Amino acid sequence: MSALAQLFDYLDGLRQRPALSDLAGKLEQLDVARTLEELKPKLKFSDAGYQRILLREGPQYHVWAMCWKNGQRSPIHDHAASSCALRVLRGTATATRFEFAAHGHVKAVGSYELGPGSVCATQDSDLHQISNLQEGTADLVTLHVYSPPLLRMNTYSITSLIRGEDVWAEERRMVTASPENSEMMMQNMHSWVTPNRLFFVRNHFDEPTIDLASWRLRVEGCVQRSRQWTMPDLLSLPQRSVFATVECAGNGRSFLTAPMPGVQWGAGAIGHAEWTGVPLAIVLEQAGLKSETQEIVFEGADRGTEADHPQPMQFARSLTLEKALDPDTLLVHRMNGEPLRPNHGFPLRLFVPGWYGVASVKWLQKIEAIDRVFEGYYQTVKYTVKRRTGKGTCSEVVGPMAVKSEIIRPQSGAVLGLGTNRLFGVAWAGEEAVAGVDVSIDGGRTWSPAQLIGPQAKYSWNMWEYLWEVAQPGSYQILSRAISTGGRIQPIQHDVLNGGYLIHHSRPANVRVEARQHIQAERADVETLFYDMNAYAERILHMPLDVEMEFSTGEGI
Ligand SMILES: Nc1nc2c(c(=O)[nH]1)N[C@H]1C(S)=C(S)[C@@H](COP(=O)(O)O)O[C@H]1N2
Ligand SMILES: [Mo]
Repeated sequence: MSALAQLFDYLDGLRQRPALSDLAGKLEQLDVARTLEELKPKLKFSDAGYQRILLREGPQYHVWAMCWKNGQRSPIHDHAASSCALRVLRGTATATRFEFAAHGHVKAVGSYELGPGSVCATQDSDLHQISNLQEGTADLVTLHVYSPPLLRMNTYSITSLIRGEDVWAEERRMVTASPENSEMMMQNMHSWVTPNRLFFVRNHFDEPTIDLASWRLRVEGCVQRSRQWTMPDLLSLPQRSVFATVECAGNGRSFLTAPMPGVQWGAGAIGHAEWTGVPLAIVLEQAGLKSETQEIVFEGADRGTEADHPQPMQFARSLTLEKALDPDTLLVHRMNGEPLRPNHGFPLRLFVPGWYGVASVKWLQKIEAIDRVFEGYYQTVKYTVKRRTGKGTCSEVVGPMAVKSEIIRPQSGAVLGLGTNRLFGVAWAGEEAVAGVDVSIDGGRTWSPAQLIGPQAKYSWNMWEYLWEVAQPGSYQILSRAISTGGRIQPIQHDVLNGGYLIHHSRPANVRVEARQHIQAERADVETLFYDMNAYAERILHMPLDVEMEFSTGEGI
């Protein structure tokens, strides 16, 4: 009989989450030597990091074996909403416990050794780290039971306040460290809403440090009533939430065949979040725009120089009156329900749905109504594209996002099997909705419609899938193309007039199909269904917005 049979029987019989002491008790009863002997063929070690091997799962539990080479550690983590009991099968583990210090930093509060055979149990929000810190080169093998199944865990860092939401998620990829420009690794996309921890960061200058108590938002220029707003002032106004996808205008730059200067983004300078704040129109209404107002300028608290602009300048951008007064253009203080993180513009940013990220000025400190067209650096020197005119080209400021799609899985280089392979991706079209996505598996010769899946909302990306029946082994070039409700079609080639911006042509995933049966749908996609951020997002999506806006006539707009 299997050494683990009794444990598995007990777990299969569970109808609800057991007491932590029961889980620990069951592990205590295991015969360690026999269990280890039985698991031997399944254990694997890697230099890349500790290995997790799922041994068995049921509605109420997961059982994992974990293999740790000498010196390997887990992240500092908790188990979100699961209990965990652990038994050391081979070697000695070091468990380190952490606590939250002031302001949410984590600090170690103690560590202890778990010798061969010892059992340890932790619950939900207990912060800890497991490490193999043994002498010499000794391996460590541990057995873990989670109930309910561990679909999510939070990870923490001792060096930053960044908090993880997702066990599959890795860190953002740093493209440049200072100032920070970091992107999501798209293969880690498992949810409609992008967890804040994975959400790309695009900074032109060093992040400003802002003291909320002394922070003010100045509203001035061509207005009847200049005013300084505190955060409590702004929070007393009607609030509104908008789900929206935002992409950096330079996203995908590293894929250009003719290299362009600027941050060398992969595919991940994009994310989708719920943005909450005060409609800008309400603040402008209170200020009373004078009739000569042409544009509204937004200034961030960050400041610095560019190679071709040695004079220090603030980051600033303008909006046309039409977009500024759109009820969906918000002064945002929350992202996915959480106060803005410092790198996303704490305490307040502008958010312009449907437009490239550059419009959404972070660390907002000043709003100025002006009676002319703004000619700031980030809309004359940078963030412009060329457009054909009757007699040549003219320059155009980057505004609404183009129509685009991405293949998330499989990634280029994947090796697949015969049978039904699931292609999964996203598509977006800025201020328009996505009407459809087509897929080609022959490098763009023929196209078939993909299925739009998941929630749909005005400015949000759409997830899509395509079940690809493959009968022939070989090499395939997969392409996707999105079509907007306004009839715009994602192009196959980059438009050179766009320079290093608006890189929205279809990017192929090159895959190889081997002469073996495909195994099963990727597990991670199945788990998408369980990811609670989605449930949260869906709930909010169907809630009525809490704001009715009326504008006075006469004085001001
Ligand atoms: N003050 C300020 N706002 C800014 C920027 C900046 O460097 N400074 N970068 C812009 C650009 S180019 C983008 S793509 C978005 C990125 O927002 P995120 O870092 O929150 O993802 O912020 C925009 N707002
Ligand atoms: Mo950007």
